[in-house]
Amino acid sequence: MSESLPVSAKRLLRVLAGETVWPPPLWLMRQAGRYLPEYRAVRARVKDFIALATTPELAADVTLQPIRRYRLDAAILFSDILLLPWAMGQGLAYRAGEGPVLPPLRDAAGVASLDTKGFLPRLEPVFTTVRRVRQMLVAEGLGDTSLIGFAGSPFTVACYMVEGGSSRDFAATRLMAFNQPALFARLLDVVSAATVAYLSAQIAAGAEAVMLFDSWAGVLSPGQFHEHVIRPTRDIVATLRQLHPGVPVIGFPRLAGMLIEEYVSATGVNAVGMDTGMDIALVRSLLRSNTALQGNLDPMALVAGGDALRREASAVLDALRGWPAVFNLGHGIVPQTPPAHVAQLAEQVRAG
Ligand code: 1CP
Repeated sequence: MSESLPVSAKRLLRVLAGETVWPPPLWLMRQAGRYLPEYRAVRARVKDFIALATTPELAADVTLQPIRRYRLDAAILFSDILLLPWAMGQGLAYRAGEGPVLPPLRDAAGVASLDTKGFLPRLEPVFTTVRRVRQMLVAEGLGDTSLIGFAGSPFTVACYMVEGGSSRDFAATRLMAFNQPALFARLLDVVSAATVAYLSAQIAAGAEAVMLFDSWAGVLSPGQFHEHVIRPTRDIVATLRQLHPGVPVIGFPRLAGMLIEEYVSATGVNAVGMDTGMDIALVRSLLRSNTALQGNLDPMALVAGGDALRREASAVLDALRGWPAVFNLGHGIVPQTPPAHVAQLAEQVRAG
């Protein structure tokens, strides 16, 4: 549990260990990406996103770009949740303007064809990136910055695998969970086991905390949420805690609504990410422990800037005050975000 985590001087790690730190540590989901001109410059040197994520020199550089600009409290490994299905042999391409595309996986043969033995060596460039980022943080005088590793949660990764890409409602995935429950459970088990190995290797390489992105958790009914979100997350957290006792896990069950309370108490995550719609005061009143909270500024307030950004950020700060909290967005930065607005936000959060 969070009480037993070792004390660290790094602000993010102190909060994830249950300490209230003010002003709160700051990082932003998708903080490396297309809104930064220096990212677009690196991206233009490679043929596609997979090449970028699997070239450690470039991935490490891109990971550090927002830290150099804004002195954020955490760097997040530059990679993607879909590199896991890619490494397991399901094809993957990122098409401009269309997002990720995979061959849809809908039957037993598809699940059986996933490479559950040889996928980890294919992810070796990711682990090299982790080692490199840790070294570069120290070399560049950014040693107070924590490095977060991540994976998608099994449910959200399965959503993309079954659907064959993004979707408004992930209807085919939810239907498969009802019509072929044994097969869907098998798919989640396969992805869960791979996720534990993947995160464990990131930690071994130097990730100081890990985050499980469950971006589509909110499409499920409470019963299905328990089965497909909570159960695998609880198992992953328990196994990681055995393997790496001091390393905190951040869960992000996006759009989970009031199920966030059960998510926190049943999975044992050290911190929970809140999407923009979450009422922080209400979440605080629902929790039965002082689990760290992370979130939840509207990414569009960051696009708007000016007074709207100031007001929204100030409301989030006020709501987080007096609790172990990490300032973040409620979802990822969007490409049209002016970099100057991120600087404005960083200044405001640093002033508390
Ligand atoms: O260069 C490009 O245009 C590719 C765009 C891109 C980037 C920059 C993709 C494709 N992935 C990423 C990086 C990424 N993805 C990171 C590291 C960067 C950082 O945070 O600084 C992380 C943590 C992710 C996580 C991720 N990928 C999630 C979970 C968080 C979320 O946004 O909900 C999801 C759902 C994905 C899938 C994915 N990969 C890429 C895109 C455009 C998407 C989303 C597709 C969709 O909207 O359904």
